[in-house]
Amino acid sequence: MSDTESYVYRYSWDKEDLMSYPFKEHYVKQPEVLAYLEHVVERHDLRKHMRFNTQMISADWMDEDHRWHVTVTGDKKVTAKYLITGLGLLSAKNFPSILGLDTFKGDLHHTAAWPKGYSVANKRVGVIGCGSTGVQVITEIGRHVKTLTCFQRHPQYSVPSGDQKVTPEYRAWINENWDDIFHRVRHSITAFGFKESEQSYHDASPEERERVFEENWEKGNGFRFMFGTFNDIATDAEANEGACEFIRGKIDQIVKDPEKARKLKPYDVYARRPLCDGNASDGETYFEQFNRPNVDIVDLKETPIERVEAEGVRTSDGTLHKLDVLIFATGFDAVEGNYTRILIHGRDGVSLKDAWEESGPTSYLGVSMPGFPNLFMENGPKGAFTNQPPAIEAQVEFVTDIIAKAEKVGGEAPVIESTPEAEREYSALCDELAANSLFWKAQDNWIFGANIPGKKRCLRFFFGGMQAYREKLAECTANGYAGFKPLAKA
Ligand code: NA7
Repeated sequence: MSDTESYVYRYSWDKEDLMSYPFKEHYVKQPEVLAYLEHVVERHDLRKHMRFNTQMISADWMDEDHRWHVTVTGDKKVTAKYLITGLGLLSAKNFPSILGLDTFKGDLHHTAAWPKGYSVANKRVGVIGCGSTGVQVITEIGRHVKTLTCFQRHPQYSVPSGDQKVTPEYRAWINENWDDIFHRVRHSITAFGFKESEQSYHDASPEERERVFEENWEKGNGFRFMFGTFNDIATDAEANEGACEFIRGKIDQIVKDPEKARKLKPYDVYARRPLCDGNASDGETYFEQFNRPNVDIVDLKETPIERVEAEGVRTSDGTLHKLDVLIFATGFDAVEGNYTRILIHGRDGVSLKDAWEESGPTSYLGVSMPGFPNLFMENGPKGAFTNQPPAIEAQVEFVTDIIAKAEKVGGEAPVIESTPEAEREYSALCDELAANSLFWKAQDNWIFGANIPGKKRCLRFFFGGMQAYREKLAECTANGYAGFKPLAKA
């Protein structure tokens, strides 16, 4: 389930389609996301431009002809004036190596490669991980499985999603307000479509704080809870702790077994990617799952996994958690993991991997990398930390414009290349913006590359919000593509 509401998890540029394309629930689920994308492809006759079952093996920039020389499966070569990657932020799986994993007799699955039709019904299931995905999986499967053992390293501040059926009235409201909705999206921090709060936690009385938190808990959505309650939850320690206390109070109210509640309650700063529960078919929340007698929680900080054995998972207290299925909801080798598994060589044969060795994954404006002319990354490192479709649209518009400009003035073989200074300045700005937020204090997650041993620990996003990100792109365009070398003719 995308935890962005359905109406802003789509393209904004086809108003007629926005008015007519149906969506059943407040959140779209994977099959609907796929169906929507296929629909857009059909509607705009895009399939003729696509080649399936074609893996890009490598891409090399050649200064001789100002072209990308791309090798694809079957040793086929393609040359391209511009290379635009859409490799995704989260697609290379993180499958942590755990001692004895290969000895497990049951089924092993990663949530990012779920086998079609596989059922966990009446099985003894273990889930490792309780990030966005783990929380959704646990909320969904608790009722179907024989036993569910949740192996949790960090407890999470998860709030309800508020998912529900789209009523005709709600749909009519959306259709009447598309222009305002996307205006708000583009001029907001999160681009999630809801009204972000302008009120400081400190300006509200204790009763008002409680009312606002309660109201937003009821409405649901993790980003709404963080940015729609008060405007300083992500930046002010006291405001943040107010939100934490409210959520811990909810866990205490909901989870009947005090021992389970103790394990589920987070005490860290609430500054990881905000989560919300999955959409259980009976409307139950994540924390309610732990009232089921068949659902248990293992705190890996108290009792770490010692090894995986044929029958299940052995924790450090000697317990063998017997399992038929072990599900890895352990996330992704995020951001650069999608790039470094492909060989992209820029000037002088330098690969992206090498170029990011010292600095960590970086870019100019989230789209361009010095030394890699005519390469544009949609969703490259240091893109906006927001709802993604509008961020991608902003990048697509920017890249389309700069290529159009290059085509006009650059002759047969234009070269578009950002400067190292521009990349460094932009990167420093990203750090500065993040350092002003509490996210800087909670770096032990994928946003900073900390979820995978050996990855460079550094920021991977622009934390200024959607409006500021769009302004940065617009400023660059308005200043004659400042930060890029003057367009060179062949
Ligand atoms: P996440 O958010 O990276 O979550 C992965 C979870 O897996 C998280 O709870 C991790 O614990 C846990 N994890 C990872 N490695 C281990 C090991 N070795 N042992 C135990 N637990 C582990 O991935 P998701 O798929 O949930 O979501 C990724 C993004 O997709 C999400 O933010 C949305 O933007 C969409 P930790 O919290 O690090 O202690």
